[in-house]
Amino acid sequence: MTAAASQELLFLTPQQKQFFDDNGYLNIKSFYSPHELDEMRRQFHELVSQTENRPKNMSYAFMPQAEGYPVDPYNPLNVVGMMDHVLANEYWFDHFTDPRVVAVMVDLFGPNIDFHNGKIRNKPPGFVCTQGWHQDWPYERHTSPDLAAVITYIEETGFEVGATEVIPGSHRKGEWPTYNGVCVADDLVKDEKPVVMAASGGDIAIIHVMVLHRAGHNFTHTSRHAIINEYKTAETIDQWNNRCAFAGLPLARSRKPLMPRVHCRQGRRI
Ligand SMILES: O=C(O)CCC(=O)C(=O)O
Repeated sequence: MTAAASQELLFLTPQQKQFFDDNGYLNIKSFYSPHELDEMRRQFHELVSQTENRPKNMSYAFMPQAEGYPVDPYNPLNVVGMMDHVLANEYWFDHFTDPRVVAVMVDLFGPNIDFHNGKIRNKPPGFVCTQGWHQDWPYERHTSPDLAAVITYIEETGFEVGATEVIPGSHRKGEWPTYNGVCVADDLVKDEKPVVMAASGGDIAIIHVMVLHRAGHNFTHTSRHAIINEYKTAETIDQWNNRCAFAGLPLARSRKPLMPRVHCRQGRRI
């Protein structure tokens, strides 16, 4: 990349952009400061423990308590998944519209970025991931595969503690054959070299819509939590009838993030 081109990046280094292009994923350590993480964990606890009187479009999925494992008081109802948590309040709206995240998407995908959808994927104690290797593409077809998920981790997340696994470079091989419309047989990836994306609280990972990945299991007594917001270019057009909250909300035009910070804490912007 030329010096002039690298200056055009809003957030990433040229090496980070190249890594994403080559591998289909990117980890960014300490994207959120300790102060921001404290507030995120407080907001997240509220999100999973106060499930009543939420907007009807927000949905929760609960996991029965796994045999031999306690329920973590931080996630007392064993919430395993949510759709459209972005409707909960201005904090979660601010989280997905954050200009820093939008700048990362501009760097990776181009000048015009829209929101796609927001969800939560938790791994309560004893969680076993039954969804195998998959690309997100069959779940979210567009006219071109210019989408990515941004996963925010809010605690240490390692091997057998809920870490996301990814197969580097698998996004460059097009659409993989599936056995049930979405999952790819282990046999087809047996010669690949998966990477466990161990993360700390405050880290993010960006996952290309075509890269093979899967969530990990959690064999500890502490719940793990991932917030997943997905973004797309304005140019790629939804083909799967996306009815999720704020789908298509314009977030960047001509490389300029559009949304201001909207969440205030103790009278000041975070
Ligand atoms: O929760 C994770 O670590 C990954 C989630 C995932 O694979 C997905 O939502 O497609």
